[in-house]
Amino acid sequence: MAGPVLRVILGDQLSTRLDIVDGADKANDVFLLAEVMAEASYVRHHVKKIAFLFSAMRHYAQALRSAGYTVRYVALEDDGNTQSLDGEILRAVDALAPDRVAVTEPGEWRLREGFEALRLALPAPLDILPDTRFLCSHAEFDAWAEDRRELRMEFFYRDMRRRYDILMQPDGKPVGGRWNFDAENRKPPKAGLDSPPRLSFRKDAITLDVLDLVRRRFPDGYGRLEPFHFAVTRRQALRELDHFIAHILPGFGDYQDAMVSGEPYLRHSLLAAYINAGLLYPLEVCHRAEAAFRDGHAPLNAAEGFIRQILGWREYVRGVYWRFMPDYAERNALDAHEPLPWFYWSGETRMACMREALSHTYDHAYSHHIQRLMITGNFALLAGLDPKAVHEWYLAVYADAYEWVELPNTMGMALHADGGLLASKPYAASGAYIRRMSDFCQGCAYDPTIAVGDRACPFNALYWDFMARHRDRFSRNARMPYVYANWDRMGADRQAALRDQAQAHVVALREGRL
Ligand code: FAD
Ligand code: DLZ
Ligand code: SF4
Repeated sequence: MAGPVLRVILGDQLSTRLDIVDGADKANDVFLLAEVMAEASYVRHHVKKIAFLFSAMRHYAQALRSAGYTVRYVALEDDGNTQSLDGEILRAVDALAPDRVAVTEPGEWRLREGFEALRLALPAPLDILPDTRFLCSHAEFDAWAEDRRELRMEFFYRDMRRRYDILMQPDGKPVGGRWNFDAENRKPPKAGLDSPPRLSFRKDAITLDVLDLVRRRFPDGYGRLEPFHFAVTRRQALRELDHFIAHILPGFGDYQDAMVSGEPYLRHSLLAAYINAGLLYPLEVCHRAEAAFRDGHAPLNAAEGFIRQILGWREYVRGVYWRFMPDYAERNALDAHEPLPWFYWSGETRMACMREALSHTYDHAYSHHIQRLMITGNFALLAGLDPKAVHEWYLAVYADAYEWVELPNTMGMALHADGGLLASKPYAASGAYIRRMSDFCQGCAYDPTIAVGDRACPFNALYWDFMARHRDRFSRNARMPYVYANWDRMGADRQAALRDQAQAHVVALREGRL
């Protein structure tokens, strides 16, 4: 009889519709899942993220066992745990003498490299299987990107709509006659805009054990551990999806960019953590949103906007990541070197908008896209924070963060550190944008209408200084002519005052006074 295949499942691969599970021999093969410090501490993960993954891993192992599979589950405090994935694979190989070892390709470059090195040390062959949860393979993305001068998400997305026949008419045109309804999706918050009620899942014995473990083993970890409401099984994640489709999706488009104090979620889905960990499949989520539109339950601007994030952005950033790594992580096109200010961790700053986004992050391991992009990301861009330090922060603090998706969003979308590969223009904005799209400024020590002086909103002078610093690069950008026309109209005195003010903000930042 053939020996077993050792089937390794990583913490963000908790799906059953994967070749690694489909091809398993129940009588013979063994699945390996391992909680290890190397993964739990390679960045300073939010404690909710660690608890979510450990609990979801334990529930997944339980589901595999109930389905008749053999599982070797190594808990963080088990005797002999080597605390690294390599170490646990080698230990399992020693104990089980498998004929082969199989793993689904990991989501991060460092692990992919690690597995290539491990291959040489293993006495059995290692098969790295494709991750078929994604809707565009590496080869398909490369074929799409190959002869293009510029990689633009919008064109990638149109191809994906055609390929998966999502929101398409029988004549091959997009439903509604347009690919994109974003013009209807940028409404400022109306008075009283709040988050509809969200699900909160009962904590079972597994989750309670994990919370206790995380409390004990990560006492200095970042973030608030409880209350802990996350779904930790596929069944619960499907309930979260049902809830989103039924009650929240219809309003997704209109207020997608709005921000409100004390309301971290608004009309966002909160599904990224579940999709990325494997509890939900991206295609099923898109199909549910399309069905909601076709049933007349959700308007087209909501369904299309939502689907674009998953079928478009999510697949596109993954394609960019794998096509340009490892060089992508080293980019710093805007030559930004300011260290990450401590308030990104502590939340202690006089800027109300930053305080708000940072407190959502600390409390929930979540803040919605516009807060990530236009508050914490925008500040990092304007202040010239070091891209690597900012990247490590984003990778740590969100429950949905894995490098394949976080890095292009940070380096490319938020910081323009890739020189415009991912986004054609920088997402830079002054206090006026934040004032229009949120209610944050009402509780701020600064005034968004002032650019110079004691109460000047830091986003204002930093914005102009950023544009002036990078004039050579951005004045050639066809999407930004109005910026430099406005700057030139100001006159030398005003320009000098703004640049001095920006310097004063940087000094205040370094001295912890901002
Ligand atoms: P919704 O707003 O409800 O969007 C629906 C879904 O679309 C999300 O669940 C997600 O799967 C997908 N999606 C939306 N925007 C993007 C995007 N730009 N890239 C990829 N997928 C997208 N997303 C992550 O999943 N992990 C990260 O680590 C991450 N880091 C980010 C860092 C920065 C600086 C920025 C600007 C964005 C980042 N994003 C990341 C993208 C986006 O902000 C999150 O996917 C989203 O906020 C998750 O919340 P949600 O599930 O409520 O999303
Ligand atoms: C994020 C994470 C954490 C916190 N812990 C583990 C773990 O103990 N074991 C594991 O297999 N995976 C963990 N992960 C997820 C991995 O870091 C993830 O698979 C890689 O980052 C690739 O995306
Ligand atoms: Fe943020 Fe400026 Fe508004 Fe304060 S005034 S909340 S710093 S945009």
